[in-house]
Amino acid sequence: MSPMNHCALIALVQPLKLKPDVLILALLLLCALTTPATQAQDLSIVFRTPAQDWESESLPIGNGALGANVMGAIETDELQFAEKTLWTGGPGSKAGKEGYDFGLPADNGLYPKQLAAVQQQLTTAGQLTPEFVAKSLGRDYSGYGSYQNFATVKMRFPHKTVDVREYQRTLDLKRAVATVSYIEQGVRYQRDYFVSYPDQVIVTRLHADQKAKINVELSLITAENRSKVLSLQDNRISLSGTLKDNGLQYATALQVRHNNGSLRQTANSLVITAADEVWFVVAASTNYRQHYPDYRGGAALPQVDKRLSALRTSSYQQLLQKHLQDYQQLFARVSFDLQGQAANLDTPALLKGYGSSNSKAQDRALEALYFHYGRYLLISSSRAGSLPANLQGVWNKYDVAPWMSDYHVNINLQMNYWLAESTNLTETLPPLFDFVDSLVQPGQRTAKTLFNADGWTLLLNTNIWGFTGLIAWPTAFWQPEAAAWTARHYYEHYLFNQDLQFLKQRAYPLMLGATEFWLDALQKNQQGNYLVSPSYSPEHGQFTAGAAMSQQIVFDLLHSTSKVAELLGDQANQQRIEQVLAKLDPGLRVGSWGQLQEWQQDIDDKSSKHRHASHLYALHPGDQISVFQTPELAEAARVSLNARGEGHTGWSKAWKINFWARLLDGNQAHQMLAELLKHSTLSNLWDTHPPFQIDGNLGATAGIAEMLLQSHQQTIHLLPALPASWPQGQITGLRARGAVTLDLQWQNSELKTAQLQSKNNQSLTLRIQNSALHYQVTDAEGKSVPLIKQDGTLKFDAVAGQFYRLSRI
Ligand code: FUC
Repeated sequence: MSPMNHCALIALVQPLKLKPDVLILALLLLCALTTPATQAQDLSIVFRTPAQDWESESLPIGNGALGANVMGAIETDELQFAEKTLWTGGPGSKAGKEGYDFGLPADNGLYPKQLAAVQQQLTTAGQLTPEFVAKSLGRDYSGYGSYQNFATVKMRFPHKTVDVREYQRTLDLKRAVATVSYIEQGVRYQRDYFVSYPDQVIVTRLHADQKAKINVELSLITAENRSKVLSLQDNRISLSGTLKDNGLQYATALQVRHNNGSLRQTANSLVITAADEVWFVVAASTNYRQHYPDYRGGAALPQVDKRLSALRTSSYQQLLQKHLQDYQQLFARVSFDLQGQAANLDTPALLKGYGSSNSKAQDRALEALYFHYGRYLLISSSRAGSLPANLQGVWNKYDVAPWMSDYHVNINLQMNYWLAESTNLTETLPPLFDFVDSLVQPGQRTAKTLFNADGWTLLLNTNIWGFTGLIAWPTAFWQPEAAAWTARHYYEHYLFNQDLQFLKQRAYPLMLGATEFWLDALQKNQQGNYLVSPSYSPEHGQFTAGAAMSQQIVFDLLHSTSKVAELLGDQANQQRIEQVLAKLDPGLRVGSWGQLQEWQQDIDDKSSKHRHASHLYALHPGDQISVFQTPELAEAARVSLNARGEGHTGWSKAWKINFWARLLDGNQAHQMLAELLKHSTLSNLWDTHPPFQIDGNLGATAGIAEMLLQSHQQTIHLLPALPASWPQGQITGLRARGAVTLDLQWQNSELKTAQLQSKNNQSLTLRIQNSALHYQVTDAEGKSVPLIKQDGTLKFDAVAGQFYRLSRI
């Protein structure tokens, strides 16, 4: 339950002096009565037609490991699905002449020499073209592979499309269940689809409002790039084999149950006739293991069999209840309401009408739905025990996906996880941490082979096979700051959750390893300052030494690692890091037209609309720039951001929401959200680059949270960037650094009340919109809490676990 509910309810029943068990009952009852108010809006994506197009119209369902897409055709429904570990490439790949080599040349000392030569050339020339550098340092790679389509469940129904009425296809975000329903010849049919995390299966139920009406033929099909063994027995279809490219085993099986009617087996399908209800589960697995350097584990087929056997005695309702319980304890933690009304419009219509002048309530409904969709998509594509959300989350129908649906680490993977802490989904982070941890070993080889450095690093992109090496694409391949950037997520996890054990055991070693790399790899210039060289501002301009984003990211890493070293009492390392930090250029310069310089030299092109604005890293996700602490730099960031404009890819707009929020400009942040919805959003609300890329969805949800609550630089800022178009609303269950959970309600564009709870005893500093002066804090019993008000902030001592209420005086 969020602090608002707790706080209000405790205050309400406290005077009754009830016994503890009666008190709990009373709380539960009141909670049940009050909950609907926080989730008033229906949170469904609605289509009135079957999907014609996978990318723009299918409804995605998933459990982190498995992702399926609901098309809902009336006669032949195809439920295509993917599983995160089915990839071509990697060890054993037959692609290319060389096979798979992690993207690395031989460790014969040659590469560091080539690198030294480029560093020398840069010192002399000041700039080098990406093509020139790529010729010296880039490398064609082989066996990189791609995320794969797994298989498709084909359901053939003997329906006549001409007779169909009231067709509806929905995805209920509150339940993570997709439904297709329609009336054919007077019978209402319904199909329900979900992917269970607790049971690790895709579940589909087919039913009707009359008995003996379900007739369906079920089959499983898969792609051509693999061997196939199909077997049918005991109401089960099993399909298994190996990928031709790398020999990776895959296995999937569909187990069907039916009430009444009959079932017969053909050579490749199960045919059910005149049943009252049919439901089936699908499991899928590979023999992938996240283990360098072999990446192979136990056989695939037994894993699938085990999963299905475990469900032999479960009913559909049991599976559904388990799924709902698991999903809702994550999803229902946050509610967000802008008092919108979808007015019975389906989602494509809502999206199409977005921004037209007479549809304010509809626009608000769409924005809130879009926010929730980001949380839904992250829960569905990132759960413990599997790989992190890739460029398409978990959904994929291709054998060669756009950008291989891999992990790009010059923004995309990081953006996927910005919302995880702030929107109270910390449980979605283990896949990211497990994955990044698994990159350390190959990343150490990369550090040694390419840079002759200790520690670990990676460059632009990685796959599920520990690729930490090079590609040859001139304008993107050089991104050695990637490891440092991923390390930030470990530190943030500590800041948000105050989990010292995690800090000690996982975050610090990881951060220290990334730091070690830079302690070796940084170059000293003639003035004795440390620079990254060569350095490349993502996908923009020339190669130089010390581009702003390189310096900012490395500075950020060293700075936070030093703080952690201090906290954990590792003085030796702290001193080593501080010595370098003292001479490390932080990458923060204001240039001739007032901009934040993207490079050391003042050469920024005012007219560049490039999608990357990585030189604003220090504004977001970093925090070296802030409106309050460094107003001149914040102003320069504003100038740069204005120059970059409002266009470009979905993820670029999503990042700009976050940037504008950090600049406390709610209207500009909202404008970027509007641009994203108008020009970079498909009918199923998937973000499009184009093509579909999940980062924009997830980054925009993070941005909306950032508009309503910020907590960097030791201050919790309530409604920092509230746009004029959101005069009323409420959000509950947001998280702030310091392990604080908050609910906010606002009216007439002003914070009305807020409730918060802190995990630990601590002194909290709050800023409320522009000033905290007009607010008071009371505890759960309604007693006023002593406050210190200064510089527009309000400070008080919060007791662990207690609820506090802020209200206007
Ligand atoms: C980065 C971006 C591209 C794209 C790719 C997957 O390299 O610059 O726009 O999103 O990742």
